[in-house]
Amino acid sequence: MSQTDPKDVRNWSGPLKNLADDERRSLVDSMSAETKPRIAIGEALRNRWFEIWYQPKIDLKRKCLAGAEALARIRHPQLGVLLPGSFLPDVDEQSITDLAEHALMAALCDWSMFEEAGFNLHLALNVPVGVLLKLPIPALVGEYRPKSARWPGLIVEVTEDQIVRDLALAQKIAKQLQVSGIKIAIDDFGAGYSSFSSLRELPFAELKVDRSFVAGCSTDATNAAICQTAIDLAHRFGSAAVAEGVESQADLQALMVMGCDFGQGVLIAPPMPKERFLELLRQRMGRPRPASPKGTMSAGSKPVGRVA
Ligand code: G
Ligand code: MN
Repeated sequence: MSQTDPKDVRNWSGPLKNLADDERRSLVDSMSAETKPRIAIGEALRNRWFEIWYQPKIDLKRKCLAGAEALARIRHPQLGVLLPGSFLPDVDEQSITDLAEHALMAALCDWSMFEEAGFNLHLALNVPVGVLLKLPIPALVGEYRPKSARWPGLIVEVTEDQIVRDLALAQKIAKQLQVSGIKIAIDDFGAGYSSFSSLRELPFAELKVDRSFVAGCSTDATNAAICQTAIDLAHRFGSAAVAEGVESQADLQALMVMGCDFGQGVLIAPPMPKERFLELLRQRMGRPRPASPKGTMSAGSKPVGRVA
């Protein structure tokens, strides 16, 4: 596969030459706990420092953009772009609920912008279980969702460890959300020690394989076995498998061979500000339609394709 092959999902976002230095530094959290600044969520919301960034999620079988994960970032006037490690630790429940509401409204509003750019994207956001109990998500979605019949709904990502802590509760919430077109993804899968039988009861749309297992899955036999098991498990439940944190071409190739449905990670595209994501979508849409629109990465291939 050459670099110019439209089916090549590497570096989907292009070289991102225009990335500002602080954006480039904020792709992954490399700051140590000691040097990390701590910003209060309330202060950041009041000052409008929060931005919702998007990381593209690629359909590895159809080789097209399927969706994006919404990720919270702070753009601090002095400190630049900050990752969740600077505002999530030790956060109180009200603040995290306020932030989740902010992200939810952004994801509902931004979908229409992406749609106008030619991409009907299934957007996902991270929500802690506690927030799912506090925030009236079905009511908010009912009121603020895009009115278009093409809107595919939202994906709410809940970490596996939170799900297994109270499975009955997770089940109840998932059923309530389903009615409003919201699906559940089990995030960071593999890190939470769930069992086959515990997951059987939960109507989840996606299993997102934790990046610690994705890293090196092309060479590390243990990680390869865990990825393959997670992918098979997802499929057995009629759900999709998503590899997160894909950083190398060899790992991506191995995941495709394993039958993984979706991929996310810096190899494909890093998280990026909404404006930059939009710019990228428009750029891709401007490209001429290739001879065979099926199974290409062109803007002509209409994205989405839910597997679950
Ligand atoms: O657990 P969750 O999937 O919500 O984690 C999302 C975080 O993962 C984002 O904050 C993003 O910065 C980070 N991330 C995204 N892609 C990669 C990657 O390829 N490698 C690493 N190490 N982190 C990534
Ligand atoms: Mn996530």
